[in-house]
Amino acid sequence: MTKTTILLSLAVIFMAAVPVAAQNNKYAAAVFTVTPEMTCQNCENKIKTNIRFEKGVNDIRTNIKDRTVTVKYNPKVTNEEKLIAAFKKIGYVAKPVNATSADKK
Ligand SMILES: [Cu+2]
Repeated sequence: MTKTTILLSLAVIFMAAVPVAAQNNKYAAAVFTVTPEMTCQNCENKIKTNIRFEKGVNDIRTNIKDRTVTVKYNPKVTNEEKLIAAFKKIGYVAKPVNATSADKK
């Protein structure tokens, strides 16, 4: 095999593997900004400790610098609306952020 053939075969294997990996990942992620804004550790902890126990939530990350909350959840159990309702229960208005803009730093 030539070097090009090997590279091409590798590329084909990669392209075939990616959709399978995506299917196996049963979690979705949503990024929110909250009002009032998180300005200190207390806000972060309040959000984390409460949302963590929401049904279907797998993981929660807060970014105080970007003022964002990223929630990893099982889409079969919960959804963005339910998460927003959970934020509301603890006194926050959560707004979904476009994931691509949240990734930019
Ligand atoms: Cu605070």
